[in-house]
Amino acid sequence: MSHTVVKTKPIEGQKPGTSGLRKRTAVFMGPHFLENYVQAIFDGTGGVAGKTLVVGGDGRYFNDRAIEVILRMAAAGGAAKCIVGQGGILSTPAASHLIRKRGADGGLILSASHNPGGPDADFGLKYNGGNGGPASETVTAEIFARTLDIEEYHIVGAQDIDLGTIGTSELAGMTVEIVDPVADYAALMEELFDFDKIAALFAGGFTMRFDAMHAVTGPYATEILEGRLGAAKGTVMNGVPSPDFGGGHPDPNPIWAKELMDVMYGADAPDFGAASDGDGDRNMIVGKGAYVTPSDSLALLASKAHLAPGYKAGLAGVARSMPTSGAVDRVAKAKGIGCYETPTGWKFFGTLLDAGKVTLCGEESAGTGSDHVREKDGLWAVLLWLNILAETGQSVSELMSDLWGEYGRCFYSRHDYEDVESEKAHGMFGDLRDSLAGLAGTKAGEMTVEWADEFAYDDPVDGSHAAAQGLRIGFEGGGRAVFRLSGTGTVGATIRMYIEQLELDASRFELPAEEVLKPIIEAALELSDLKAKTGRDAPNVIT
Ligand code: VG1
Ligand code: CO
Repeated sequence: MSHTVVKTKPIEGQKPGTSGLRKRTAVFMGPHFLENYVQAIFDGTGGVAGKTLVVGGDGRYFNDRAIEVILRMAAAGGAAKCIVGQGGILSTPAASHLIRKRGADGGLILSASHNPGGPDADFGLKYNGGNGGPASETVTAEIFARTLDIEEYHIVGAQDIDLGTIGTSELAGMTVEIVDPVADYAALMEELFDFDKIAALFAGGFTMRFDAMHAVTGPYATEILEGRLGAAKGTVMNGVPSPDFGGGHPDPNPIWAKELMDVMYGADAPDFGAASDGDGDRNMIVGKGAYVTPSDSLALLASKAHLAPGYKAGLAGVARSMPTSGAVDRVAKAKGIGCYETPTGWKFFGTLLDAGKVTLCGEESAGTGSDHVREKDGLWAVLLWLNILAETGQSVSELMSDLWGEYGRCFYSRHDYEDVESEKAHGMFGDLRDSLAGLAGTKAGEMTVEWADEFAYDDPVDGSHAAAQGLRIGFEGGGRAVFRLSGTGTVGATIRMYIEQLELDASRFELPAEEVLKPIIEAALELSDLKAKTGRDAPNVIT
């Protein structure tokens, strides 16, 4: 078989963001783009000679073609073995588990997560290390550096590997093992959760809907919920992965998972609803007419995780990303366990999980996970909820009322301004950053600023420093607004504004969040002058 060395040169725009590199599909399919980035990953991680890699993706358009290229390049680089999900399918958490279980050196996951897929939408590729987690800041920087000085890539000429058939074959001296993408993951879930108890819940008439949003969790949810736990057929909706996710955004929030929300807020709503994203690492939880914010879900899981067999010894500690609400902090404090505040992105949880400092972690963007893998895990969160519902016999809204009664309610919302002109977004951001030092004491509408800063993080395990991780404004009365620029968008810039207010007065727990948060939203808009500086009247997405 021929081994070709292709002369190439750096391609602009190959800087990985919050979670790998995401671009328009057409860009990824352009001449040498994918090849250059794959070679940069290989070179940036010390080459692949003799290594074992896990490869799989969320099934979006170009997934299978890209995998064939990656396999030919891994073979050219002298990799010993690639373990590939059948049909090219692996959810992000299942890939993380497979890397760990098989002792692989790392993995390549093809996904742009919750971004839409298809020829006119987005594609992505991320590298995970031997611990199963997203590449650290250091590794990411190394990969990016290689994209800037690349001169050649290596690829073998070969027939396509049949990704559809389970079994082992050879590609230019490299072993290719095609595995069932669900089996190992489902077995891990059976270890962590009381499947008998959850099955008894379903047998007793408990009903649920899981919206796989035409994305990767379809086969996982169908096998686990309907297959192993005996939930009624039809519990999983939109369960067949499609290359363009049925034309939708596979983003589990009340806006994009509207079909599920309508079911959960309609007559005859089932007891429990959940959804996951493109690559299966996010989750949305909703009870009968009761949406649970991701920050609240993290707090609830932290307070009750010990009810599931995998967590019966209790939690070592918890971690949340900075923009996530402080609800989980209050649970951790009451339990007397450690609580860490990290920058946005799962890579920052890795060192804490590896060091055994935390068991559970989560983000406001619908990501929750634990030390069972090194990624957030959508279906895992759903199963932990089910285990808790089965053990307590309470409904979702009863559980949430109890949680608020005990710890207070953190009202929370995120406003996304997508596709803002990059220059304007950075301009607004820079101006706000410059003004932070003088903000304390400033009045904006009903609110008075108490403190303001730019979040930076020193990793307590490896000592690494992450600067410029978001602008924070704290108000008198404990409210908070945070501004960040997204690292996962593919067009223009996305400004995220996160608003939070802790409420301890139980008579206000049932108020609409918009009403409670209005003064902070108005103050944050005034202080940032966002509307005038970006020319945008309103956010595109409010979650
Ligand atoms: C977003 C979320 C962040 C999450 C990241 C990857 O990043 O805010 O919390 O970790 O997506 O999630 P950003 O930089 O756009 O705010 V996923 O499900 O895309 O792997
Ligand atoms: Co995702």
